Amino acid sequence: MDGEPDLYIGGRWCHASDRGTRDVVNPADGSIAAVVDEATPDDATAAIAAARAAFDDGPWPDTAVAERAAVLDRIADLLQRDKEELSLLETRDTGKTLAESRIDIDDVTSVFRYYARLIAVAADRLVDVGDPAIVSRVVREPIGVCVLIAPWNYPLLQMSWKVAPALAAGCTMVAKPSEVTPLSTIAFTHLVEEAGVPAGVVNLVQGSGAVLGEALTTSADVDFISFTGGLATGATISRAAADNVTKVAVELGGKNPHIVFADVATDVAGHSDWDAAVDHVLTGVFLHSGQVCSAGTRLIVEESIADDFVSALAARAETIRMGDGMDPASETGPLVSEQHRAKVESYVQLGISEGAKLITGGARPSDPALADGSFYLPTIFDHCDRSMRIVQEETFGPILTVERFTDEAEAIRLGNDTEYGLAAGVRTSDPARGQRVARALRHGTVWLNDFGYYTAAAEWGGYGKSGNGRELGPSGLAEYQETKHIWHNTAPAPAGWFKG
Ligand code: TXE
Repeated sequence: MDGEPDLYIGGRWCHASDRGTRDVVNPADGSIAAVVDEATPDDATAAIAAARAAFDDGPWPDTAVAERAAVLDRIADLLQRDKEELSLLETRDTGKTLAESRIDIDDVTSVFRYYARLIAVAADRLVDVGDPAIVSRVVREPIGVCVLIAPWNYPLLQMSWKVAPALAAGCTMVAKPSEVTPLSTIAFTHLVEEAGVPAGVVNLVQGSGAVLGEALTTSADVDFISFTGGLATGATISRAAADNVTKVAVELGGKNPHIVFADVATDVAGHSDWDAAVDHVLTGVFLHSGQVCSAGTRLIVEESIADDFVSALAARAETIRMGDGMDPASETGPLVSEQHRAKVESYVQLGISEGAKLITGGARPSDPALADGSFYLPTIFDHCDRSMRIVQEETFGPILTVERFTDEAEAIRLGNDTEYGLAAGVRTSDPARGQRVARALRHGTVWLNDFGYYTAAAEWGGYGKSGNGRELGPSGLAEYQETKHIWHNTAPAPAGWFKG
């Protein structure tokens, strides 16, 4: 960063081989936040070679699990030691509020702690084949060299969901953060080095996915690619990896329904769930200006309360305080870039032309203090339907669409009417209905009377075009492991099959 070398290959910090750099922009005011090295395809190839050598010849895959777990715990300690610095980098890079960045770094820490514990207990399995002479044992081994490609909305968080289980499993890796937001991952890689991870186990290249993509995804030296990002890029990577039959896991965002039943308005002994429902729908879509793969961007609300519910939401949306994420008064920051704001604006125009009714937002904020940043107002479209692209496509911005339903079956049908399937929310004061609807929804996470939460110990991932594979939880470790069956005959004798 700013003259220091930012690529980490084979345990050595280096500049790009062609000395290329990239300006990293602070989206809150358009200023240059940092200048970083921009890797070439040759650098990416060198990083894969370093990871390959570290896997084939290095100590890491065979390092005792207790020792690997200790390294993960040391990384967690260092993350907490440098929490403030990492949070500041994340805010400067993404525009999100500092409060949110601090939560992110705590979450990153918890992922390392979780996998340090899990790897210590992830045991081999003995299988009883009915013959005491046969010892049949199923073991888990590291899958090998992993390429880890992360997006810009939760830069270090998304990267940690990959690096922590990969390290725990004994893999080696090449990490590529988004070129839009590389700063926290560069700082994190310094911590990895400080924690004593051997040379070549974690390698870092940053740069354009379009330029580095081929080198990273078509190499026969790579055993697994884990990618989080857009649908089109996920499909490209899956195709690129197919020639080598390289395993790929992808998380590709969502168009997530938030279903609200009218019973949230029912007053039971002076209490109703109304305020919490309004609040969770609002937070679910407008947190981080909607740049969240699991954002609840489709409100599906029961007809009888729809008008009142949308009015209450719009009133709250208009009070959201936008500003520089460094300002403690800001409740939400800008979009990540001018380019991304242009995409969001084109979706708003599309919604209007498709006949959706603009209730609030639909513009840049008028506050002159925000003029240099890529801010966009929280936007609500009512009277939407499934034929509209604004209902079906991921806008990745602060845009809520509203659809209405009249019975439970219709709510489920609407909730499942998306090519994605990452997450969904259900709000009802009837627990039996809540469970029924949660089970009927084809989404990887369903929040019942809550929205947006996750834990390192529970799986995360999507149905449909939201992707394949799972991160977090035991499945998130299994992605980085091969499974081997060892059949040991302790009393060998001729099989007796062929008699001659
Ligand atoms: O993502 P890309 P973009 C969605 C969201 C957003 C859209 C496009 O809807 O508007 O995707 O965003 C790397 N080979 N999500 O264009 O391109 C790239 O450098 C290898 C949802 O910014 O998918 C970056 O590191 N890598 C999402 C990463 O892929 C390539 C979060 C993601 O960038 C590559 C972000 C290639 N050919 C966007 N091309 C989520 N699931 O949360 C790009 N990359």
